[in-house]
Amino acid sequence: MTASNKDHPTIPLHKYREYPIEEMRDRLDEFYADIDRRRTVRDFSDRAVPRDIIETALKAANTAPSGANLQPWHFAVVSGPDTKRKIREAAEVEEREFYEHRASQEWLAALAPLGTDDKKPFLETAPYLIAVFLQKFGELPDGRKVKHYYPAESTGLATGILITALHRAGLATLTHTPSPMKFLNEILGRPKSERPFLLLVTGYPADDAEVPDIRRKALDDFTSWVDD
Ligand code: IYR
Repeated sequence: MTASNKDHPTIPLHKYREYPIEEMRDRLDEFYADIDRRRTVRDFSDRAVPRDIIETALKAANTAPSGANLQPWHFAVVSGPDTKRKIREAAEVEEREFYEHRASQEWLAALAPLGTDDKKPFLETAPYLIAVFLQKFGELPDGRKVKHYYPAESTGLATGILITALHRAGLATLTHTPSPMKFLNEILGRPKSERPFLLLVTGYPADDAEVPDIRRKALDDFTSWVDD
């Protein structure tokens, strides 16, 4: 036992687990095979998903590392049909503007393989819309503001874990980013200090769901290794 001479409270790393290398490999192979089956889905079923499943996935997301451990995120979980309809209507207004005027030809060309357009029926079909907000500042109980560090990176990490957790549970997601997304603050009653980060559409895929025929990069195409 090492005596702790640190000037901040610490506890032993009792939750860490080491695995023999073979088991390490097996666990990773299994994880990779599973996560490699994840696809962004745009055809959702309206089948219900129990709320506790979403709660546990959110608790997993909340384990993400964050700047100074300030956990600069908020997840607004929408299941009510009226609110989903409001979000769909507001999103489609922005999307029409995007596809008809705002998007450059280059951007539209990049999106062509995905076959997206301004119609977003999944915003009403899917059982849950999880609106992810990034908090530039936190608020103390007395109303004073606390600056957050790396809020975008931290919220991105938490969202990645959320997507992974939902996929592991057998649910499909769509990372949807109507732009601008400020309407989410109004509809969901979130403060101005929170920036909408993305809308995670969550549920079962439709029975006849199809996805774009697109590929992932090969390891050599997205890594470089420096061994000396
Ligand atoms: N927000 C639009 C456009 C769009 C943009 C990107 I970058 C995508 O990866 C996919 C879509 C839409 O949702 O259609």
